[in-house]
Amino acid sequence: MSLPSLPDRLKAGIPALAAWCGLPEPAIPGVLAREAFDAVVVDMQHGAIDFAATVRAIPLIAAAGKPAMVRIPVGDFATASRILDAGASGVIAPMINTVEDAYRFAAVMKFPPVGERSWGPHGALSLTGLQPAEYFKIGNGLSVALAMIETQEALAIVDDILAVPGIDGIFIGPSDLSIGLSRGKELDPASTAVDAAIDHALARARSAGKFAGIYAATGDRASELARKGFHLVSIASDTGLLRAGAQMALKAARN
Ligand code: 3PY
Ligand code: MG
Repeated sequence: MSLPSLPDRLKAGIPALAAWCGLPEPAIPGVLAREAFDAVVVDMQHGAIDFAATVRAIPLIAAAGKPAMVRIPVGDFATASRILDAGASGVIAPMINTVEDAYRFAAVMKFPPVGERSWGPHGALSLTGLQPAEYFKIGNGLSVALAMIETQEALAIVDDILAVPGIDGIFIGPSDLSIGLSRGKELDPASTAVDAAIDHALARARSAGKFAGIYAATGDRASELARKGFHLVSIASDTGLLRAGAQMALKAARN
């Protein structure tokens, strides 16, 4: 099989660092996949990238030998299955705030008997080189379902979300968490309250034997979070990297 295994990479003991892309051009995740990232996330929740462009990005990321992950829009569980059909190695579902949300997400991510994923993995068969019967047998273990913990409600039931069969782990959204924990008073993804919540959710995921991922706005923050013991840390965004690069080049030129 030619597609790298995201579950194996997440179990490696060294945190996987992922690029984060939202611009509506599949070549951008394709380019970032060629840098030293361990995975690439395409963000369909807040990014401007649509389904067709996301599906085109997946083989470009895979061609660089990296697992492709996709964050779906809130509640758009049907898209999660289609993204797996296209050959993605992982799906991040935002705003999983109830156990029912977690069951609905797991259902579309896993074939029976774990879930209710419907058959049709055309892109995945092409990328993995597996025969249909083989893919059906091992497909549930080839990709990861990460439920986003980014509200006070989700934090309060993190153990119950982690216990849902088919949920492979959690992915923390520190910005929304900061808004929720401050009851709408502030956006501070590195506040003391958010850090305490992060430590708690990470410990619960580890004790459940499941994966924990988190979003970091900068490389420095990613380094801090990776040291805490996350399996996956995503860094910045394509727009952020473009702006930072432009600002750095202009600063150097104006000096
Ligand atoms: C958050 O921090 O809320 C996120 O969803 C990360 O993008
Ligand atoms: Mg969020």
